[in-house]
Amino acid sequence: MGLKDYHLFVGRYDRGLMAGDANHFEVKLNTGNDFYRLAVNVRSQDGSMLLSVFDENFQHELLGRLLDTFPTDGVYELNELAKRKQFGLDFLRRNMVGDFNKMIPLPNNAPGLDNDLQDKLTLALDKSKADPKSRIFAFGEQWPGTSKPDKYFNEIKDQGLHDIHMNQGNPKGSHDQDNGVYQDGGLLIYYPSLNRWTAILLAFQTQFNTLNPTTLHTDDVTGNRISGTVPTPTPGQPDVVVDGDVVIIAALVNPKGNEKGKEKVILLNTTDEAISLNGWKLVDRTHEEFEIKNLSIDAGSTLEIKIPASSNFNLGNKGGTISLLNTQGIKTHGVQYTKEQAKTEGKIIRF
Ligand SMILES: [Ca+2]
Ligand SMILES: [Ca+2]
Ligand SMILES: [Ca+2]
Repeated sequence: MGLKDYHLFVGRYDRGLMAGDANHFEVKLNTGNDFYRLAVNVRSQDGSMLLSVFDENFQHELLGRLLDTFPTDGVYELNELAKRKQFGLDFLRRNMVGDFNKMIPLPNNAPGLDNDLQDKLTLALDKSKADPKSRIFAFGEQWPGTSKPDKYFNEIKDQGLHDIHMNQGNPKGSHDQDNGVYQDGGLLIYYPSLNRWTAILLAFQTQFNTLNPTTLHTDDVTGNRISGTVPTPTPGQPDVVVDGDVVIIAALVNPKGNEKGKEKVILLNTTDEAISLNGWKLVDRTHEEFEIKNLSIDAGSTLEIKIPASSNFNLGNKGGTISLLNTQGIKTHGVQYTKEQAKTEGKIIRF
């Protein structure tokens, strides 16, 4: 199903406050010609902590395209799948988080400085306000507004954005109607003078498999969590390949001269057993695939995958993503690179 009305709001921080139920931090956003409220979850309804990333030097291939496409503050609807695939957030498919164990559980509020979501949001937003050129890119679901005054900021109308967190992987019966792809929520703050971004990415612990909370796989159409991906080794059978067993460590994105047949991706087998990669796939940002045939990767070794000239799989020089899928189509690792990283011809990008 997915979100009903996925939007990007771009504007500046005006003020913020903790909601009465302490489950949301409410942000008043100024888009230049209007004001909106951003309801940012800071605690789950069941009382559990959210998982969070606060990255003050976030680098991602999507960012340049956001600046090019949305040079002015305002409200932008991103409902069509094509638009979402172009500009929507997707923690998984855009490899935005890397290893999910980088997401830290934080309380909504706790005694002490800079140790909870209220502190961290306040610090990040106050910092953005102190820079007159900074811009906040907020992704989430626009709620149907009314002409009444807003519940928290009485001076503005009741209009704004919620679901400003990951919107996939919710288990059945608990917000699974919100699951979808390329429609995650989040806050990205741009500082033009530094050419630097801060990313604030939030997720619920219930969106992860409790048996294996550092990995997440969701269906490419529904965004529902794919069950049964927790590896249970069967005696006598080869070990199940799990996330991170084979990883993408480097790529030649921008070869010298004619690039056809010269791009390459370098994989590392982190285990002590050889792994057959027959039927595995590499997938690029535009979802073109390259199927690996008749290759295996030795224990503890690297393997260079040369992309043949005939393949539609392509490592764009303006930034991109590379994902590695196993024979079941499950992503075992993914990376992304920016235009800046790809600018020098012949230079290998390390991940
Ligand atoms: Ca605190
Ligand atoms: Ca290229
Ligand atoms: Ca080149």
